[in-house]
Amino acid sequence: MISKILIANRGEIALRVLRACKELGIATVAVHSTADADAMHVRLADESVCIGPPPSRESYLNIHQIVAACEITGADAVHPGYGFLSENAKFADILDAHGITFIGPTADHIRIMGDKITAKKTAEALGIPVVPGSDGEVKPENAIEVARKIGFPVLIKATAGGGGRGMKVAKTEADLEEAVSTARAEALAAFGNDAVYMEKYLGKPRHIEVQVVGDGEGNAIHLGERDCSLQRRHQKVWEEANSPALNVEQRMAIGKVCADAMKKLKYRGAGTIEFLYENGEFYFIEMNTRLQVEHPITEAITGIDLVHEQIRVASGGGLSVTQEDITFQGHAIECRINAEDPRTFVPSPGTITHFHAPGGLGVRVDSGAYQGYRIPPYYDSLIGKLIVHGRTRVECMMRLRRVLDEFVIDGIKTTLPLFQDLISNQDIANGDYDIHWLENYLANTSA
Ligand code: MV4
Repeated sequence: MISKILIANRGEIALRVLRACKELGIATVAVHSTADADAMHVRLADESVCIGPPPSRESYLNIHQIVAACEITGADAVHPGYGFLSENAKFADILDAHGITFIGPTADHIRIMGDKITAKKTAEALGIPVVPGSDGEVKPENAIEVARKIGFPVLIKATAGGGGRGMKVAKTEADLEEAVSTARAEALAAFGNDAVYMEKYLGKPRHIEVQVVGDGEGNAIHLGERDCSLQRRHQKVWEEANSPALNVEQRMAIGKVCADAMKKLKYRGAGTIEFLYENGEFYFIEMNTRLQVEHPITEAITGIDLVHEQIRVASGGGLSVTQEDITFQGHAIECRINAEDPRTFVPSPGTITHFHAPGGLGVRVDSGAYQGYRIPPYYDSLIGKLIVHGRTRVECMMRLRRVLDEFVIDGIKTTLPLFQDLISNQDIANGDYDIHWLENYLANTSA
């Protein structure tokens, strides 16, 4: 059993995890940098430990400090949230060596999915459809042969990459040599590993991801999909569940493929299987072995608390639900509220002079922000998430329009005005968008 959880994170996700712990009667420890002493997660936790100066490397990423904070407070488990140490296999190993439960998958599963070639081979072996491409690593001397077999255009990806870093497109054979050499150089500089692989380049896909949870003993469920196509520079902006592009048969079919794969893998914890979706086909690209930012839209339509499930399976308590128990109710949209200029996305840290969160049926605001809170300049600019649920997509959108009018955050720039624009757009109303839509929209509209 887990009796005290240390939350190795900050901001809205630290608060989110804290809420689940409180509901389960589990004591909480917050950790924080000196820049976050007055943060909401620190105020609401049962105990808190300052683990270092503002830079993440010296605080939220400092494994020694976090293990020491567990020892000092007697925490028997760590929830890593997302980002920071959430997909760090070494951290999972070190906690294990200290007899502290890592609330997440095994270190081996984190490692497998962290290496994108191994992840893809594993997914394929588990029966998940993958993007056509090279059989593992591609060396420069084999690139032409492999690319001809796949057919142009092709995409060169770093095996140590993910999230779009170290990718290069080769439209034709003439582009190939340079694409491979720059991809390898960038991969080496960014990750210390120059291994690359090659895929057929999909031109106008949607980004659709399937939420899974496993108990580590061969039971696993899926909780449907999220459509995360609306993004800018690989930062998601707006996510929805269900995807406007799928029907119920497609949802249950891809969901079953993912759940069956996680059963075979004996996966433990929450995970997300990411696909590109084009012309009615799904193509695996990556798996994330953590709770994701956009998990609340899945919670909205399923009624299942994913952090409760993570804590249950980490302590050997099993899943609280079977696949048959899960139904999908209505539609949910998440808007990411960043402390950024809504057009240039330049960060806008500073003091929030007025803060009023909206309420009413079908509205959830996950945020650690409050009136008078000073947003430190050292971290990610996500300051909150607005999640709106309705019985239908139309109802959800109408509610979102109402809710955006109510939300007040003064003193800093936020991305709220962008959502005011998007809610009135015809393509968005129709659910008609792909992964390039938002960047094209931003390039073609001035205000
Ligand atoms: C692709 C692709 C097109 N074809 N793979 C970008 C992040 C990484 N997770 C995978 N990515 C892509 N892989 C093939 N074979 C286009 C992207 C991509 C993308 C994917 C999801 C969400 C946004 C994106 C933005 C640009 C490119």
